[in-house]
Amino acid sequence: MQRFGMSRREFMKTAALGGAGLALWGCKPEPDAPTAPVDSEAIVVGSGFGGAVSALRLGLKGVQTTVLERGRRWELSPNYDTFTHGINFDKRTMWLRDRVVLPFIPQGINFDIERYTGLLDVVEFSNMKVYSGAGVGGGSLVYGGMTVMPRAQEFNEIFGDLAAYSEMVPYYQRVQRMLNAVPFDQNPYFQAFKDSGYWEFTFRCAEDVETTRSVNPTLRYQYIPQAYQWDVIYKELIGEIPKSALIGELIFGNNSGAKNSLDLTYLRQAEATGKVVVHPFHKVESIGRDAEKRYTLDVSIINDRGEVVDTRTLRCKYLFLGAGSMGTSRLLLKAKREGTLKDLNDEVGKGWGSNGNGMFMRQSLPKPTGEKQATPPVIAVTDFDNPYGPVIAECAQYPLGFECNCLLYLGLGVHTKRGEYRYEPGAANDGLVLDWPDDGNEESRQGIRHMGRQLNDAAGGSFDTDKFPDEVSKEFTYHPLGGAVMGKATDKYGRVKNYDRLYVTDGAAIPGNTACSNPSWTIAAIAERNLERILAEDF
Ligand code: FAE
Repeated sequence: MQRFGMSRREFMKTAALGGAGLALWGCKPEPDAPTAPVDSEAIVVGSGFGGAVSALRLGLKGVQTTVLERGRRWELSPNYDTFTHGINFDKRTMWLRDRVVLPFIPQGINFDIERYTGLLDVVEFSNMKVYSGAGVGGGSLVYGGMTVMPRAQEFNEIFGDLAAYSEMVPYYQRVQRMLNAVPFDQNPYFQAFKDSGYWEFTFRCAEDVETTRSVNPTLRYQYIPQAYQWDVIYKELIGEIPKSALIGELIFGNNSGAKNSLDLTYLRQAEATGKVVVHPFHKVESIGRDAEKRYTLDVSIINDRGEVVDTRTLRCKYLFLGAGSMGTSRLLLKAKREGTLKDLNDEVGKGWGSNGNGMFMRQSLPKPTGEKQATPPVIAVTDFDNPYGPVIAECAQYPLGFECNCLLYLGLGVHTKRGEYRYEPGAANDGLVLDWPDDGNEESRQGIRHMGRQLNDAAGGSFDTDKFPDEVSKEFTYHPLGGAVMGKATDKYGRVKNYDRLYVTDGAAIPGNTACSNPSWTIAAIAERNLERILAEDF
């Protein structure tokens, strides 16, 4: 599948032939990337889903916009080696860490790395590890591409009168078109992929659901839209290009250009408007407002080891916060605490949720699951009538390269408990603290465990309690949400209360849960809907 009439790699080739490629690949653009201008009409902080949607819509409206991103820009190399290969970890793997920190520890892998501005960030709070992406494209650089739309029932329960499901559908569709997210079974190479053996674990996952339906007919599986270019993966399959998506290059970056990450979709289109400039290695430390009611941002300009090489104070009329649940909440809490935006209300920091993440592994399965288990995840098991609440679980990759007779699942569910961020100057994690009850995920974990048990009982296998001692994980999330929730810290459209022209556009605005779905599609769709309103009424 191609975007904008040209595949990602073809675009790179064309640019190179035209000379522009020298600036696009194989080079060392940062930290020599230009410093952001002091004055901008609009500034967007962060270039993940909320930030990228904001940047494009502002650019198309003709608003001069500066995007500030703490991470680096990752350009595809013609040698297919931009990112680390599979699980041969190196400095590119993690954001400013000496060691790789994963949700669980596979054996025999070197975890020591050089400290560098790598891709995957993990913040270790007292009882919760929170993962996110860093770099131009934010979480899309590390995400699995799973583009899941919630059902109306769960969406309406979580969002209430903040946004009507029927109103949201066109925005979901718009995002799907932008990311070219097509379900696995609707891609033209489906049969070839099926025959290749690369997706054996996926079909085993489906087969086990069918078997389990004899005891629980409400269990189903569905192929979900995937933000990948299937034609590029097909080229990997037939040997036209080196393998990348097929061999597990996903969380730590995709070298073949198959993943439709935001740097190649929303942000590329935003930059093409000529109105938007993205500045990597610009970390926003604090925000405030000057006497002319322009927003001010204290920014550290860092090098590729994360060391501060310069500092600047930037100004703008309109400020869009898209630094993710943690980044945006931290900036707001710090501004409230230090009095630089003292009228922020007491809802700032509240409404945090893990999206009900609970990972489990089924092991000792009677049938093979395939040596490869490395392709992008494409299937979700659903149980919306689960007695503990609605649950979905996605068959994730487990790219170790040997037959393990095992399947790894990431479960998601609805939970009603919420946590709260606080800002404590001098504390670890840049002063950000998360208060989260130990049993915060319990509702969704019960539902996920119930689903796993039914699969084991009916189709064989058992929970791998070496990896997850309590059968289903509770101590990490890939899906942090909340901290500046719509309708509480902001109005229904992300306008921060008591501050004109200040907006929250990312996962911080979401009320702690995206209703039994991975969050990226909902974050982007809400951002599309909110930006439309803001651009029509505030500009
Ligand atoms: P996000 O995408 O995190 O972007 C925030 C950006 O702000 C980042 O680029 C940061 O580097 C940058 N930033 C932060 N602080 C600052 C600062 N002070 N100054 C400048 N820049 C800053 O935010 N979701 C799915 O829907 N499907 C999946 O398959 C999926 N897989 C995932 C796999 C992994 C391993 C992880 C970690 C997450 C996954 N997610 C998935 C979740 C998804 O990536 C996440 O919900 C969104 O990326 C959140 O979007 P935001 O716009 O909130």
